[in-house]
Amino acid sequence: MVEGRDFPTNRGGLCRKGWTSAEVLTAPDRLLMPQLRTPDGGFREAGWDEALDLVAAGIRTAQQRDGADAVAVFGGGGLTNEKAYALGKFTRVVLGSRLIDYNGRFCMSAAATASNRSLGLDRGLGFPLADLGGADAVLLLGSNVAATMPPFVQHLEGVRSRGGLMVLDPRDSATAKLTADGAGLHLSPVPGTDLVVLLALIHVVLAEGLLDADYVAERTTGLPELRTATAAWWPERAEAVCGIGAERIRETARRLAQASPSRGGRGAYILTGRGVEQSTQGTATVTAAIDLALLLGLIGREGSGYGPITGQGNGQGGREHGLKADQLPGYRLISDPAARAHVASVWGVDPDSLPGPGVPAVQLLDMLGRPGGPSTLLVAGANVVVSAPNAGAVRERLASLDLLVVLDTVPSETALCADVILPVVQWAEEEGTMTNLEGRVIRRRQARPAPGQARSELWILRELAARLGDASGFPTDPAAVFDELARASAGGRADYSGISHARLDAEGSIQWPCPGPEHPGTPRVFLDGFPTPDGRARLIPVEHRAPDDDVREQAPLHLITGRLLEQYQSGAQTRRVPSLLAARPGSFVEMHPLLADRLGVEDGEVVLLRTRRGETRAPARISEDIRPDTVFMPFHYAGEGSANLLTNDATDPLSGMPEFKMTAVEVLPVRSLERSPA
Ligand SMILES: Nc1nc2c(c(=O)[nH]1)N[C@H]1C(S)=C(S)[C@@H](COP(=O)(O)OP(=O)(O)OC[C@H]3O[C@@H](n4cnc5c(=O)[nH]c(N)nc54)[C@H](O)[C@@H]3O)O[C@H]1N2
Ligand SMILES: Nc1nc2c(c(=O)[nH]1)N[C@H]1C(S)=C(S)[C@@H](COP(=O)(O)OP(=O)(O)OC[C@H]3O[C@@H](n4cnc5c(=O)[nH]c(N)nc54)[C@H](O)[C@@H]3O)O[C@H]1N2
Ligand SMILES: [Mo]
Repeated sequence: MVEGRDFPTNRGGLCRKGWTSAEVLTAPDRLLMPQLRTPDGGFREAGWDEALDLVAAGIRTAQQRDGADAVAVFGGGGLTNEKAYALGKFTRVVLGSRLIDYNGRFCMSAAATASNRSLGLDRGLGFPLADLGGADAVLLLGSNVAATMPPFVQHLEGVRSRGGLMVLDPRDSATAKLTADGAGLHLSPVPGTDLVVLLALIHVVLAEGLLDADYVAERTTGLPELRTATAAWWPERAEAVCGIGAERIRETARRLAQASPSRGGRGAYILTGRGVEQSTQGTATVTAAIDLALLLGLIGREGSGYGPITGQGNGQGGREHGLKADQLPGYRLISDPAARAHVASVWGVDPDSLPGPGVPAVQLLDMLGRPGGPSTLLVAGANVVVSAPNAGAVRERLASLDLLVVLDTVPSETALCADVILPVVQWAEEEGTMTNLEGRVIRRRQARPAPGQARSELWILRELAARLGDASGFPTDPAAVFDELARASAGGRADYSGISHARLDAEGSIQWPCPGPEHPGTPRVFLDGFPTPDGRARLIPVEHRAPDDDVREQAPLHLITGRLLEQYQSGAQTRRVPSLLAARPGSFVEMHPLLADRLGVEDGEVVLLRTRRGETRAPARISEDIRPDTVFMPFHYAGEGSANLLTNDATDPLSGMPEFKMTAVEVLPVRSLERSPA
């Protein structure tokens, strides 16, 4: 059995026990050969030449008929920097398509958008994790690190012992429980109202004069507008919306302020997780969290800060190097003429030949197979039929494609929808780099040979490029790909130009920006100013709207979704590890005993969940660790009980983030349905 404490989660980063368990690499159905769809709906094994010829022919046919955007690409935040870079370049240069995006859109996009807008830069955490240990207060907003990043918890020991840990979560999560042993605070909001909590915290800071006035005057702009926008969010009014007592809101604001260096405190951090970010108001919510941190003088000061807690092993590097619809390597904007000129020169192409920005992941998936939309899709590193919102509709879109090609290590649920499955190598089988949540570039090393005929994406992309015209821009040596990536990033926001595999091997990890071979890297950003035109951070006023799909008579409960310690993401990998599957064999719906009583449901009894997007069944798990007006489902499972059959695919207008964390749902005992006449 897996020991909870030893189950690491950030595969690219902090803790490797368990996740590097050989069982993930040696799944009994690990893909060893390319697979082609047969007329009877099954698959047959094929050689690489046959499979790649078929893919290249499909791409050519689609593009000759409908133009470059007939082919789309969907990447993943688990790919190394080198693979992500090559996939972005392949899409823009070989396919000439604007349609690329990745599962990181579901993950960090709201925090990235807000950080760029308010601070001029998104580097995940702008400071080393180890800095957290010294703080007097840490406010964790919708993050369950005790389950999703166990090694992180050690950095909270100091603040816990000083009674300064505060957690905002509608569940009494493993992380919320960490507040119980000291004087910490667990705030349990009505799902979808986090922004109201933050607006009220800002209101209290301003109303009680708790702000760091010198810092705000010297380092920010926008205070008058923020004051106006939050004037009406006094704590009693917020309480009526978010359900958190007005006095607890005041207490939270005061504790943060006391911890601020301007009041002689040791420092404070405000950290966001997916619980507050995966919302149609995700960018606004993170913006308010940054506003609060700026008012208290916490950003760009050693010992304090704001940051989102990163998800996938290389979610950070994926967006820095070109998997995002609107970005070129080096965190450059694809719509910026200077950025296009620079990257085109590294790629040896005419800047005008590069496509413009594509569309975010949810919109991309929705376009598939529709008139005017792409008819061919390449997926590398995502299992969208389990992990995307409104997944039933996604499955239909995939089925409507002329050609679906999935690159994976195992026959994931998405791979099983494909026409062609290409087997790839993964972490312990390849060389490369990942960028962790602190912007730290880390070497990944090959420890095992590739199984069967599995190949790296670098090789697959070169072979496809050769069949589609010219393979010269696609080296397969990861160190060479990194060197090109470094040149492409030079002068960009995420400047890696001083980093190389050789240097990482000699010196260990390096935090970007690192603009030259002598440059030591940058552990802490913003110390000397913000990379905005005036060098100041922006206080930005934001407004609360309700979630897109709010509770109503026919759907009176809040459905929230999230993670379990023992399963990872869509479960494609961890459901194949017997010990992990045994620990968490299937989906369930967590509900409070009061709600279970009202519904007449017993522990373990199967219930039907119904939303505007779909319905599914799962056993009830009765627990006092959740609000009585809310139910929780993990999203790691496919088929019956799959949470994303229920979730809403409405997105945040600024970031494209879907609303995974709040769907209005009706819950019915299946027994009662079976009794009622048909
Ligand atoms: N074991 C494990 N570890 C993982 C992963 C995994 O799948 N399994 N995935 C990795 C990845 S890619 C990511 S992105 C991170 C995610 O890490 P987290 O952000 O910690 O993960 P989640 O469980 O999605 O959400 C965190 C918390 O948000 C709460 N929440 C739900 N709705 C709301 C709401 O409306 N408001 C507030 N305030 N909270 C809400 C949930 O109850 C949950 O406890 O984890 C990484 N680590
Ligand atoms: N309801 C709900 N849905 C969510 C979330 C939520 O909180 N609630 N969270 C969202 C978040 S934050 C995330 S990050 C997504 C993640 O969701 P997914 O995109 O489904 O993530 P994984 O399950 O990690 O899928 C990665 C796939 O890539 C394969 N793979 C592994 N290594 C490699 C490689 O090197 N190359 C290739 N080509 N394939 C590889 C794996 O076998 C797996 O099939 O889910 C999102 N969906
Ligand atoms: Mo994520």
